[in-house]
Amino acid sequence: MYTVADYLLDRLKEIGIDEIFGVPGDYNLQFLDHITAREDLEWIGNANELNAAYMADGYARTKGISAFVTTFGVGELSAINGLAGSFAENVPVIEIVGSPTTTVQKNKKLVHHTLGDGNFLHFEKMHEEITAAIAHLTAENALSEIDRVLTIALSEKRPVYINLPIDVAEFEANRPLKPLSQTSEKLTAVETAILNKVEKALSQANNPVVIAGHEILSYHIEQELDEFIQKFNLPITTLPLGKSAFNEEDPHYLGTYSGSTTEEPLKSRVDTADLVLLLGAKLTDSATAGFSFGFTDKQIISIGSTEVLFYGEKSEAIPLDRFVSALATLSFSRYADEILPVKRISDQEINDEKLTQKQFWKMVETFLIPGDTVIGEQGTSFFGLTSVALKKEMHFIGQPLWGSIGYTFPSALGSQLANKASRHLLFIGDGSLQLTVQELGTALREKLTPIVFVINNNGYTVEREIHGATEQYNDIPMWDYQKLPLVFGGTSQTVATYKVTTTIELDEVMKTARKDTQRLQWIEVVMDQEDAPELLKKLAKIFAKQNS
Ligand code: TPP
Repeated sequence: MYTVADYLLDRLKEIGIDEIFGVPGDYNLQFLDHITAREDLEWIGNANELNAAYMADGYARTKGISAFVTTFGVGELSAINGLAGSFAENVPVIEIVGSPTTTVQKNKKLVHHTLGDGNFLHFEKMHEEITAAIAHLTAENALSEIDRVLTIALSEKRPVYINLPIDVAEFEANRPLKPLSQTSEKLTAVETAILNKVEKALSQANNPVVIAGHEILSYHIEQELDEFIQKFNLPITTLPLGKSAFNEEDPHYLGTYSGSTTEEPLKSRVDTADLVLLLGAKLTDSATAGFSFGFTDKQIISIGSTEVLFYGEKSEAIPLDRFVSALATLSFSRYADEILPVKRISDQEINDEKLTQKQFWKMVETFLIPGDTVIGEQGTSFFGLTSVALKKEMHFIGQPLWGSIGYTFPSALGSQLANKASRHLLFIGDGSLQLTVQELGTALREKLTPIVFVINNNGYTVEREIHGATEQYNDIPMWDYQKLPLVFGGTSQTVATYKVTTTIELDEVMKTARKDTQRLQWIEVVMDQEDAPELLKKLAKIFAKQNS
């Protein structure tokens, strides 16, 4: 018999999902049978639901969309932080929550995983603020509701929530008759009007600059953006929240702009532009060193997925993907002035002295090769990577807006599953790793081969920089990071483990790790607890001030 569960899974397959994450529970077990019965879908069981949400987020950032399954109440609430991050940073993740049968819910039975009050809507309601759409499936609405929320996830690039009572999953259903609806190619009158205004502004500007943000990555419109930049020879930068939205080896790329902490001459070039065209970008505190960008509303046109602003005035929002695709059809003269080249690392000192943050990020820059995916955890890692110049065809993942530590470990694994051909390099602090390390078991079981750099600097260095440098609350228990892969089921067949304390050691290990493509590379990097990238030092002072 073809069921609602089968319909939902066919739709997930149709939109590009090949793996589904999650944790079983008695309210979703029968639904999981439909997944494991299929040849074309794989179940990836996680250690906990928060990690499942993070892993699904990473998968969606790379593949375009993802899904994970939790059980009612206990499971979904564990995942809620992850889903909120996906909402904040525009990542389309579908959460399917297996819930008690329709009869149990109707009769307000006092069953497990409820608050014991017969109300089955508490948790669904909690998700309203962090999802673009919620569906509560019934025998009558299941198929149309599935289609509705999946279409919203695809178009708005934000998470959606499906409450699937376990009996509804088993109801008989018809197969999908046609593919999920696609939006039309024709531009609306509002879109055309906005394009005309942008065209006029660009044709009048003498020294414009484009700032690309994270929504370019959410909509996977890097190529469309590239066409626009090449056609009009425009200078472009990205924010740290949006890094890799544009090829950093392209001659039009100026470097990563992060407000007052940006190096000269890039900082002045951006701040003094007579037109700053923001595309899918948000000027958040951590992306702009506490709002310290040197340009004002008078210079800004901002086109984002939820907001369009012309010199501080709001205009109707338009679909970002359609807008960016249409930019190459505009007509104005090509920019003719010189474009500042990106500074790249040329000097490197390899010695047997203690490794510093400064040396480490320099070595990381030269270690990168085209096609890598780099993931940077909130902490010294993200801020160290902000200043690292990427190579072409690289993808960068970070979570600087939501900033939930521990996010990157499962996210890197999800992204690696979504694109096995790209070598994944994860940079994560010891403190962050301690939140989500359980997923190391999943990485080893799935034979994933990322290169993981665990920054062992004895605690929360980023927090030490902001406040309480030597306070006990910024310390963490010292783990034996070398033994972790073994504890989580690794063998010499699946993982290689290293510890480095000097540049010589790091240089050797980097070379070995790059060549060893068949095993996970687990590299513990020991650095001083007071050592931090320059950018973070400056930013920490700004954050400390923001909190006083
Ligand atoms: N809890 C969550 C879930 N997210 C947070 N952002 C924080 C707490 C606050 N926080 C931000 S960074 C950080 C903490 C606790 C410390 C990160 O330390 P670590 O991963 O060791 O990075 P380091 O700066 O030492 O490289």
